[in-house]
Amino acid sequence: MKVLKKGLMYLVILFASIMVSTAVAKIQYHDFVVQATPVKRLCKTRSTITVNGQYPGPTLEVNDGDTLVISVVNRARYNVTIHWHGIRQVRTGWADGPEFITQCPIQPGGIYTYRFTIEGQEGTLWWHAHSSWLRATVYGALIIYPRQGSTYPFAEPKRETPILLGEWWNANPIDVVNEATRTGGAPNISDAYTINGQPGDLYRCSSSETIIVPIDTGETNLLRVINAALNQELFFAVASHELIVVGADASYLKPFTTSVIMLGPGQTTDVLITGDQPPGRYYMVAQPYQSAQGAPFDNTTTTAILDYISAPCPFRGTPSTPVMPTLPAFNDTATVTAFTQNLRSPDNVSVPTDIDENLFFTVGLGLFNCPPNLSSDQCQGPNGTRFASSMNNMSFVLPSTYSILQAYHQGIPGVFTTDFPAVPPVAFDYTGNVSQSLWQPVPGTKVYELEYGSNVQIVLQDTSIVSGENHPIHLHGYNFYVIAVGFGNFDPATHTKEFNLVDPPMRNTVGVPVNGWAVIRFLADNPGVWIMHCHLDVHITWGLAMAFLVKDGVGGLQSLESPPEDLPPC
Ligand SMILES: *[C@@H]1O[C@H](CO)[C@@H](O)[C@H](O)[C@H]1NC(C)=O
Ligand SMILES: *[C@@H]1O[C@H](CO)[C@@H](O)[C@H](O)[C@H]1NC(C)=O
Ligand SMILES: *[C@@H]1O[C@H](CO)[C@@H](O)[C@H](O)[C@H]1NC(C)=O
Ligand SMILES: *[C@@H]1O[C@H](CO)[C@@H](O)[C@H](O)[C@H]1NC(C)=O
Ligand SMILES: *[C@@H]1O[C@H](CO)[C@@H](O)[C@H](O)[C@H]1NC(C)=O
Ligand SMILES: *[C@@H]1O[C@H](CO)[C@@H](O)[C@H](O)[C@H]1NC(C)=O
Ligand SMILES: *[C@@H]1O[C@H](CO)[C@@H](O)[C@H](O)[C@H]1NC(C)=O
Ligand SMILES: *[C@@H]1O[C@H](CO)[C@@H](O)[C@H](O)[C@H]1NC(C)=O
Ligand SMILES: *[C@@H]1O[C@H](CO)[C@@H](O)[C@H](O)[C@H]1NC(C)=O
Ligand SMILES: [Cu+2]
Repeated sequence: MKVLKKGLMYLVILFASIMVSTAVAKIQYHDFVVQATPVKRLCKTRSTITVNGQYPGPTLEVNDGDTLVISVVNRARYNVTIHWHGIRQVRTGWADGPEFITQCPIQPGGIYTYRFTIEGQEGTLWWHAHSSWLRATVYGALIIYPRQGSTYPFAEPKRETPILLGEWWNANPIDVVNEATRTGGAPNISDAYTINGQPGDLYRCSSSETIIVPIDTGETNLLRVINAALNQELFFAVASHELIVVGADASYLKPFTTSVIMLGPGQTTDVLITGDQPPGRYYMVAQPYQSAQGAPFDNTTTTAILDYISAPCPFRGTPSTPVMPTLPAFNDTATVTAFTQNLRSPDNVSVPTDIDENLFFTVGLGLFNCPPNLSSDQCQGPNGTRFASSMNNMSFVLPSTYSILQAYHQGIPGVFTTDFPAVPPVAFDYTGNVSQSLWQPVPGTKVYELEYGSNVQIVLQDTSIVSGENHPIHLHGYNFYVIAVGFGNFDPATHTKEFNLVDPPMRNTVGVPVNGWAVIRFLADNPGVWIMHCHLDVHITWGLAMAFLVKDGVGGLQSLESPPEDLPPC
């Protein structure tokens, strides 16, 4: 009897816990229709590729633990794929999205359903096209709230506003990249930056559409800032208001106060802002951080307006000029460094220590000499060359007949090789005066294999080839700890001592400082093929990418799932 009672009690507990977990986790279904839509910006209407006719696209709001089922229908005239930036995709690499890495593109008229579950992540992420330069306009916020019943590690904000920083071309961005690929030169720079799709009132014909962000006196609100720009790192500030940074890339941070933040494309930053200023209107501004010397860039300013709801007349609803913040100079690397040094995990974390794979990857530009079968108008890079980009001197070329994941899973030979080098093929003074004989990388489709469960450290080293530059390096399928950043050449003898193994920030995209380096660590516990690339699309176009092939571990829970039946064929 006693035993029976105890058994019954366990049953009740078991049943109750099943009830709780099924009650909490939801399945969300969404339809994304990729289509051409007329969009008017800067006095001009052009056909723009959007999702569901929206620019930016729809915001996805989920709770940790939810499953997303998103059918993407391609009604545009381009191949497309969608990437869920920062979602770990544990065992569901087929839903990651980068074209020819984890899937063949969804061709015009095609459809593909992405299915994945959010497992242990909360904060601000985003989704975007991962095919050619379509992400210029095909992107949106992906907000992960805590599981039902749990809360933020800070007081509940009164309001939450996604702030998507973007980049707008008057021309079709696909024409811009295709022209650059044809000529070998640098692509045309953009015509405007945007906040939630609007350039703001410093640009022509944009004033009346300027985004208004409400705040009330005394309340504290959360801004979820996302850099969705294609090719530009951006500073962001709000006039007269301090920002309390509480998270980045959907990982919480030790809160700290700053007047300006910097985000590379791909990065997100969550900040709290308090209505503690005289009621009125204050500009929110994004402006470029440009670290490559001498390279042309779009030097314009996008604005939105922080508007006090309780502002008395004549402020409220009147065109009184908002207060303008002072932003750092476009090349103020010192401010960027100070900001990134402040990013810390809230608590002590367990950073992988027994390193199985100690990798050293150079990241940077290069130039291809003009091949004999090309004409001079196809070699409009510096001094009659074609621009290139590489990691460890390998300029990444996407396959075109199978995705790498498919080729690996089905054992199809000839699509990729597994000899991506662990260290640069030639050691040189990476940030010094590099001999031009080293400037030409080698095109290829190479992956680096990792055993399931290995502890990986990567030193990402910028080079001064052509020009040093801050590169936002994004790894798919993982978050990693950023345990150190610095300038010059990485030197293990001195820099290992500087590693932060206590409370480093966790990210999915790290800014490798201009003529400097960053060290990241992660545990390779997600089987699949994961691209790591510069998130400046101009650089990925030139080959600044590689991919990891993480093998299956033991048993089903450590193995890649089977491909979905509707996986698009090439
Ligand atoms: C790029 O800029 C050049 C010079 O302004 C212009 O002639 C060309 O048409 C532009 N290309 C595209 C694709 O807009
Ligand atoms: C960019 O524009 C600002 C004014 O907004 C100006 O002060 C600065 O000199 C410009 N920088 C470059 C490199 O053009
Ligand atoms: C930033 O650019 C200005 C020219 O616009 C130059 O005078 C200054 O030295 C540069 N600063 C840095 C830190 O490179
Ligand atoms: C975090 O780690 C540091 C350094 O090892 C240690 O001094 C500190 O006590 C730890 N803090 C907590 C809360 O464990
Ligand atoms: C030029 O030659 C290379 C081989 O050297 C070949 O791969 C490429 O397709 C050729 N390009 C054109 C435009 O003929
Ligand atoms: C182009 O050639 C000029 C003259 O030889 C040289 O000064 C310059 O550094 C070269 N530029 C590049 C990017 O190679
Ligand atoms: C860089 O090296 C080249 C030779 O490799 C030399 O001609 C040039 O003067 C050097 N430039 C600087 C700034 O040291
Ligand atoms: C890259 O490889 C090419 C071809 O082997 C070589 O000419 C060049 O010097 C290499 N550059 C570097 C930085 O390793
Ligand atoms: C579209 O994708 C197919 C393979 O799925 C490929 O053969 C074709 O070249 C792609 N088109 C473009 C313009 O990239
Ligand atoms: Cu880059």
